[in-house]
Amino acid sequence: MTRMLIIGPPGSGKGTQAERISGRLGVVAISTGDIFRANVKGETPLGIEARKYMDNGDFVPDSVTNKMVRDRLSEADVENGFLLDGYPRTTAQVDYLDEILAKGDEKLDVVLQLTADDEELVHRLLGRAKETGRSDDNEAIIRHRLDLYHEQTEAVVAKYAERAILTQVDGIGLIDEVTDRVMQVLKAAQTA
Ligand code: B4P
Repeated sequence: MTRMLIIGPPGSGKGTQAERISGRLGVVAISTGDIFRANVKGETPLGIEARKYMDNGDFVPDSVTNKMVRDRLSEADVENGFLLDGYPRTTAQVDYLDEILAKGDEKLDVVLQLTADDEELVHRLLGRAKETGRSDDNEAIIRHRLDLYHEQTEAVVAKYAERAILTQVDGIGLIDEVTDRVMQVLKAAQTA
């Protein structure tokens, strides 16, 4: 049973690594960004609401995001654990996740933080923009998303560091190299 989070600035490889970790550990990966994008594509009421914020690189309001995560975590496929990618991003989301887990008498096993410097991240995301044309991958919006990470999500990282469940991994290098580092720290965390 593994309940874990993957946190990192935009472009640090959260989604990329989450997919690989999920396959190796056999736990479901849940990306709030992917759920929002699927809703935007399907033009659902949630997607219409989320789009207003995502296109500008802003966070979707906690009230919307928290409810969506609560519903997702009530589904049967999370019984064997989960890997949450991109949530929590604010300290209010940390508190909300704590409440959800406490109700089920559950707790997080590990929080993985991917690190990379801002210029590398801008470079990667501009590369992705050429390939996928994601509406929030232009330089001004990328820099705004990075600012939000520093202003709001670093406080989330600090909370988990205080609880001694945070483990940091250098996100610079080939994708396979980063995966190897992640798997090593997870193995070390399991045997600790
Ligand atoms: P996300 O989908 O989480 O977008 P992201 O931060 O850009 O990360 P992503 O996972 O896509 O990118 P990755 O680092 O894997 O969020 C999008 C938006 O949704 C947010 O801005 C917000 O509006 C909203 N949202 C989501 N969650 C929310 C929440 N909890 N609260 C409020 N709002 C929320 O990869 C990026 C690129 O780097 C890829 O092209 C990849 O190929 C490349 N890459 C990865 N690893 C690499 C490596 N080692 N070397 C070179 N390139 C690499």
